[in-house]
Formats: sequence, structure tokens, C-alpha cells
Amino acid sequence: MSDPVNLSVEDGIAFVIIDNPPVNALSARVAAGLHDRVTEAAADPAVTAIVLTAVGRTFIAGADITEFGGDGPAVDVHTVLAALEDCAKPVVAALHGTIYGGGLEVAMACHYRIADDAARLGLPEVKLGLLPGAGGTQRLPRLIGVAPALEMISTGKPVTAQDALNLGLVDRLSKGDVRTVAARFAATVARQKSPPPRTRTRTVIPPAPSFWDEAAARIGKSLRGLPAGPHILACVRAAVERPFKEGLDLEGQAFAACVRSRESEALRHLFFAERRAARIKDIPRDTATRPIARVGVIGAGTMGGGIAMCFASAGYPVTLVDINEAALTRGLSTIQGNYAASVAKGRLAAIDRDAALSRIRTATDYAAFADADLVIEAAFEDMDLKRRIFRDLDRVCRPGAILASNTSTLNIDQMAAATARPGDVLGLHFFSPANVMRLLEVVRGVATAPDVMATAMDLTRRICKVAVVSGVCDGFIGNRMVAGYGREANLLMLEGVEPARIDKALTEFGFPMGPIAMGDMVGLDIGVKAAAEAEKAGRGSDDPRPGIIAKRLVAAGRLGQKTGAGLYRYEPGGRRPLPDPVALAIIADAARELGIEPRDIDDQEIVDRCILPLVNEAARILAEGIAQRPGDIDIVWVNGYGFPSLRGGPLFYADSVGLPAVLNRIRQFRNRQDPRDWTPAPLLEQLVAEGRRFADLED
Ligand code: 3H9
Repeated sequence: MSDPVNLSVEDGIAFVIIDNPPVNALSARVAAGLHDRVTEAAADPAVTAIVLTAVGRTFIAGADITEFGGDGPAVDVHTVLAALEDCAKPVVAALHGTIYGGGLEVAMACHYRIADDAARLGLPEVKLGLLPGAGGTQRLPRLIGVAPALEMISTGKPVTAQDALNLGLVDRLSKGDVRTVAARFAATVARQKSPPPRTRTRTVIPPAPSFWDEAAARIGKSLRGLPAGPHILACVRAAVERPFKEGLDLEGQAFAACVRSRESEALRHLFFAERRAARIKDIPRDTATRPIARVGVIGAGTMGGGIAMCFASAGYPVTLVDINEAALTRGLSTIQGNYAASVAKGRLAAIDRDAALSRIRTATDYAAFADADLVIEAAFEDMDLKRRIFRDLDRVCRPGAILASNTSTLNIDQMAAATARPGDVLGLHFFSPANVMRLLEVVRGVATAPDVMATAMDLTRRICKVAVVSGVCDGFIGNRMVAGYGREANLLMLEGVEPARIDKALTEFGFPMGPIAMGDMVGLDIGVKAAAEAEKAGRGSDDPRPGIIAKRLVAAGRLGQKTGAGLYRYEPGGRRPLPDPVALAIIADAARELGIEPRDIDDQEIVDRCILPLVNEAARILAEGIAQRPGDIDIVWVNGYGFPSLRGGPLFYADSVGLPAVLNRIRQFRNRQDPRDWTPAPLLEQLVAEGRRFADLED
């Protein structure tokens, strides 16, 4: 194994060079190497100054997350940083790429920082449920002041090199090769022989007395449920009020507690799951992709418009086609409204909005797709219509163009069979609103060519979405699982649990919104229509119970938020769900007719009844090979359905509860409820019998 930190001396400047691909993570070996090379350089009489630099795409992008919580070699990172900070010779960090977490902490222990002007610097530990653990909470406030330091640490958002310069986080920007600029700078300061500035000796200006209460309220809200939140505040406050060493000790204890927390474990799981999800098991990572220069979208409605925005915002010219000019005008005006809202919120520059809008052209004829490399249809969920569309696309699109459907339930293989190029067909299931939601299910048909899949995964990254591969089945991964979630929420209502109690139990579990309020928001008519379509297509359910409430409410004109009433009522123009006796009476009538007796149900049962069907169905989805791995399913539910990230997704949650306990509970429900709904998935039974967890199925 080659050394991850090397030393070379040129003209009296020692270059300590980190070389630990892919992102130069600060592993135990890198930390030890850093310590040794810096100590050697400090002792070498031929060396007047040290430049700390890294090869490859970035300076250190953080501590090596794979080593957290393991039994890897322990390194006292503070000893390493002290070797840099206490060095009698000037130490200059030459920064490029993403200088994140432990990387920025290393840089802050150096005496000077020179950054490439495209660099980004940040302390994103909070996104992993952590706080900086290598002195970041103590050194950052000393360098840039308390308020901006707290902002960076509590949001995890990086700053640009220019912002870092303005904040005083770096001393100079480099337009050319940062290493050369840093070496010149190091030689100059070495000649000056002034004592190197040490971050830890700087004092922090205390903020106004009201600052801490306001910060506590803000962080309490933004980091709700995350143990790191209060620790971040306490440590930054210690930077102001206590000596450096005491602040470091406090940070060390807090970091150790956070690393062990279930919340951080869950977030770290999601970090790696997201990256694994991008890989398709039987398709090599270096598979050549097809060039995509122009994208076509069919349907200027909410979904098609959102999809067009995704590509236009990412720089792709888009051709948007709908049946007539009126539909296109309506669609374009929604797109303009969405962009305007982003500009108004300060999330998008007006110039970027104008550029994105200029990339969208419209047409009413598929002939406009002649030069498209990818066409995505977002028409109604009707198989006959979709097959007609695919037949027409096959005729007008150039050979090799990729044809995709945004269907959320229908069979991609049947659409592909309508073309003479089934290998070029796949599903790209965007979630609504497509311009906002990060998730994309990439649906692989039986005939989808490997390079088409590879192209789709690559493209997904380019449009800043997280992709998960799904096989073909009714509802793919996410919507197939949602059926059990919705079923139990409905049955609970029929058993006498008020809608607001169900929503409260699930928001306390961590969902941003409960299933009942969600149904009202989406529109109850959508599910009723989908059920009618399924019935028509011979895929209907023979169980009247789960759908009865929505059917009756829709028949009574209560479609949800859009009609001012659904399972809740809404004040005119309001979105806050208010309990409604009319809905409760409709539920009670339905329950009576079905012979369902009300009974006392506690909150734990509400949560288990809604969540465990997700786990059970996910086990079937895994066994059938519809999803590649458990983490993929977690990514779908966290990014597409609001499953709390602090619980790591349904399968990470099941593992953390313990699969034997999950199976027992499912068996209890099977004995009490309808056994058709609660038959344990064979894979779940197998894992329990073998004493294994879902995590053991990850690759
Ligand atoms: C920390 O620093 C704690 C300290 O305060 C205290 C210490 C005592 N470790 O994302 P990509 C892998 S906490 C290990 O696809 P990109 C990643 O899994 C850390 N591995 O590339 C992937 O592997 P593979 C604070 C890591 O160009 C490969 O690198 N830092 C780490 O889209 C490429 O990653 C962070 O939280 C890591 N730290 O984005 C930064 N980082 O190819 C986390 C990446 O096998 N990282 N890998 O799938 C990032 O935000 C992005 O990876 C980065 C590159 C922006 C750097």
C-alpha cells in the first residue's frame, strides 16, 4: 500500500502532499502520515516553510466516514493539528476542490490558507448528524466570528472561495496553480521571519447577550430531533467563553456522543446508500454512455412542466410538446411562475432564470423531436395512450434516441413492445413536483440496454437528482410500498382513530406530514381515479375497506385541500387541516356498514400498523429483485415520501428495531387483522431465522 502522505523539498519549501483517492479523506493513516511528514519537515534545517497540499480532485474532503464507529486505529487528531499549528516554520495550506469537515479543520490549524478560486469550504458534519470534531467549533469562530461560524456549522452549507476570503477564512485566492502560489507565498513569509499566526491564540469577540437565546431557538427548530444541535451551540459558545483547551475537550465529548447516536448512524447510512444506489450491479461503472444534448418532453402539465424545468435548469435545451397551443401556453406560464417564485425567494438569479427559460422551445407535433436524444412522456396514466405515444416516437425519433415514460405504475415492457427498439426504452419516474423533488426511479425493462441504463444514471447526476434503479412491477418501489401504508391509515380510521391522531403519531415519528393530511393535499380523487383505472385494467382489489372513505368523500365533493374539505376542512385559501365532524360521520357510517367496531388504539400501534407494511413489502421487493439492495429502498422513501432521514429509511429503521421484534409484531397483526395484509414476507422470516439483518444484504 503506497504512502498516503509524501514529502518533497524544493528550494527550501517542504511540500507535504496528501494522496488518498478519491477525495483525500482524513483516514487514520493519512492523519498519522501528516503528523510524521510535518514533524520531519519541521526538523529539516534545509526547510524554511511548509506547504500542505493534496493531489487529485480535491484537498481533504473530510474525515474518513467509513472509519466512524468501527474498531479502526484511533488517532489523536489534535496531536496532528498541534504539529501543524505549533510548527515554528510557516505552514501554508494550498486548498482546491471541496475543503470539507476535517479537511477545513486541518487547514484552520495551518498558519495561512491560500485557496483556488473555484474551491468550496465548509463544515458539513451536521448533515451526518455530527459536529466538527477536530477543533472546528473552536477555530472557526476565532477566525471568522461567532455568527458566521455558527451559521456554517449548524447548516453545513459550504461557502465559495470568494466568500471565504471576505469572511477571513482564507488569506488569499489563487487563479493559477494553487500549489505554486502557496509556495511563493510561503517563501515570502519565511523571509519575513515574523512569528506564524496561530488560530487558537486568537480571541473571539463576544456577541450581543440576546444572541445565544435567538440562536438556540433557531437551531432548535432547524435541527429538531438531532442530538448534535444543542452540542453545536454549547461548543461554539465555549469558543467565546472558555479557554481553547476546554473548548476542545467539550467538542471531543460531544463528537463522541454524536458519532454513537442512532441519528448519525442513520444519516451516515443514507450518505453511502445514496452513492451505492448510483451503481447497477450487473453493469460496469465504465460503460460508455450515449451523448444527450437535447431532451424532449411530452405533456406540458404539472409533471411534464416540472421535468422540462429539471433539464432546462441543468443547461439542456428542451422541446416541450403538447396537443395544442393553449395547453403549451398554460404549461409555460406555470413554468415561468415557478422560476419567478425561486427568484423571489433568492434561490435563483434572474439571469439563470432567463437562461433556463430560453432553453425551452414548444411544439404541437412530435416531428419536433427529430433532433432529441432523449424523450420523456408525461401523458395521462393510460396504457393505450402510452403505447400510441411510443409507437409514434419510434417513428419520429432518430435511431439510438432514448425513449422514456414517466409512468408511476404502468408496465414499461408493454410500452417498449409498441416500438421496434425496446432496448432504448425505460422508465424515468420523477416525483411531483418534479422540479423540486430529488428522487428519480429509473425503471429497467426486461429489454432495456445496459448503456441506456448507464446513460440514465449519469444524466440523473447531471440534473442533481438521486437515482434508484427499479424493476418493473405495479407501482415500482415507492408506490408499491405506499399501498400498505395508506391501507392501514384507512383501516385505523374505520377502527375509530381520528385522522388528526394518525397524522400526529406519524409526524411525531418524524414524517413532515401524516398520511391523512397528505391525502388531502394530493387530492382524494387521484387515488379514487387510480383505483378505478386499476379495476378497469383487471388489477383492482377485492377488499372494499381501504378505499371506501376516499370514495365516499369524493362522491360528497370533498376532494381535499383543493375543495376546502376532504378528511379535514380548510379555511378559505388556508392549508391548515382542521378536524371536521362531517368527515368523521362519513367514516363512522362506512365503518358501521362494514361491521367494524371502534376500539382503543395506542400511538405505538398507529405507527407500527403504518410503518411495518413498508418493511414487509420492501422485503418482497428485494426478494423479487425489483430493488437492488435495502439501502436503495431507504433512499426512495427518504427522498420521495418524507420518511424521516434521522431514522435512515424503512429498512434501516427495521434493523435498528431488530428484525425479530418486527416479525413478531407482524405476526401479532396477522392474528388480529386480515391475514392477507399481514403475511410475513419470506425474506423477513429467513433473515430472522438466520440471525441476519437487512444491512447484511448490502453490497
Ligand atoms: C468529519 O470530517 C469529522 C471531523 O470534523 C472530525 C474528525 C475527527 N469519507 O460523493 P462522491 C467517497 S465528517 C469516506 O460520489 P462527488 C464516497 O463514498 C466528514 N469516503 O463524489 C464515494 O465513494 P465511491 C465531513 C468518502 O465528487 C467517493 O468518495 N465531510 C468521503 O460527487 C466519491 O464521492 C463530508 O461530509 C468521506 N468523507 O462529491 C464530505 N467523502 O466512489 C462528504 C466521499 O466508492 N463528501 N467519500 O462511491 C461529500 O460531500 C462528497 O463526497 C464530495 C465529493 C463533495 C467530497
